[in-house]
Amino acid sequence: MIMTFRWYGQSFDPIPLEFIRQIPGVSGAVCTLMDVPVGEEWPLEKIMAMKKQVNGAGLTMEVIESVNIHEDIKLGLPTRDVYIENYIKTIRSLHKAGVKVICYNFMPVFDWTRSELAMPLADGSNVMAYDQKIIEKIINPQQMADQLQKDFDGFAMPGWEPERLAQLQILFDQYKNVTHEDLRKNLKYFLERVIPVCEECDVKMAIHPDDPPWDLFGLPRIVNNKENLEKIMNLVDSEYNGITLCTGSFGSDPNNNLPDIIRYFGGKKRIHFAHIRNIKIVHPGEFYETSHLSCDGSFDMYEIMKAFYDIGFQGYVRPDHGRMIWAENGRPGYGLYDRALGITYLNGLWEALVKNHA
Ligand SMILES: [Mn+2]
Repeated sequence: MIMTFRWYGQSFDPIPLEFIRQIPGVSGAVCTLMDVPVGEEWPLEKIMAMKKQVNGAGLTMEVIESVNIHEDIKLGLPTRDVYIENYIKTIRSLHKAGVKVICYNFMPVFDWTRSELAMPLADGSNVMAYDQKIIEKIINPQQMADQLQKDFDGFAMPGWEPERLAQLQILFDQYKNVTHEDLRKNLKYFLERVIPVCEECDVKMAIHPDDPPWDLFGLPRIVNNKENLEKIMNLVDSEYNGITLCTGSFGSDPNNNLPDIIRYFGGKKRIHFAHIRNIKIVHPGEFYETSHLSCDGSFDMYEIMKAFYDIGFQGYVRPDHGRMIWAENGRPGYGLYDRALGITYLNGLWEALVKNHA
């Protein structure tokens, strides 16, 4: 298990790399280029400059999250070939920088969705929350997008790029007749072109589950349970066509058995990256994010870590969304303090597992 921490880049992340370096057990930063528009090739100079910065702080840069997929690829439009070409060039450049894993998602229009970004908990902390009842009342997704943009408080959010949000209605119209099967076919088309390059470069693709893992606003979602994940793994049968196992995203559907999913796909060597966090499921369709501890949420974090241990997991791990605590002002879900506490907890569980089996 290689412990990492997400970093949005100097101009976009209030947390300096030097602070990340001080979290016990962290060896790498999970990076992105926030200022390259989705679909464009990532310039090698920018990748190398970022790598130099990260390495200069004593951290590795072996995981990228995310290289986002242009909507035309998901829609299967003729213009997708240009964007796939750009994606391939980006993979080659990331390989030159020593990157081993690329996390991406295949959610139409919206990336992760929450109904609230700062819900107060009894302990005085704030967390992100999701309530299907609130989401279902949204008749105009543009309104939700505008409100969320405001709530982000000046922080640019990946997957919520303003240039895309400005044309939501057009996007919704384009998706009108796209079925789950169409979306899967479009993912296959993409993977068939990209995975051979990944094999050549030894860079693994790791698809992130849909968050939350069910259809939203009438848009299809296909990365949401064991059965659909299996279908994706079979689209291109290669170890390089892999998974980012995000416990919070898969786990918000209580039908998803996390240790089972980890054992099943981990046993097939398809899990290359893990986001490990906890959430509290109030009812199916309503949840909020918590500290990483088992006692605070709905997941048995020991059983999750044990599943990773049992499959001999040697891939990259990072904590995921935490609470906003100790008066920190940062990106919703991405504060320093609670994620650092999460890491320490995950490392403790891991050490106990290792020693118990020694
Ligand atoms: Mn995640």
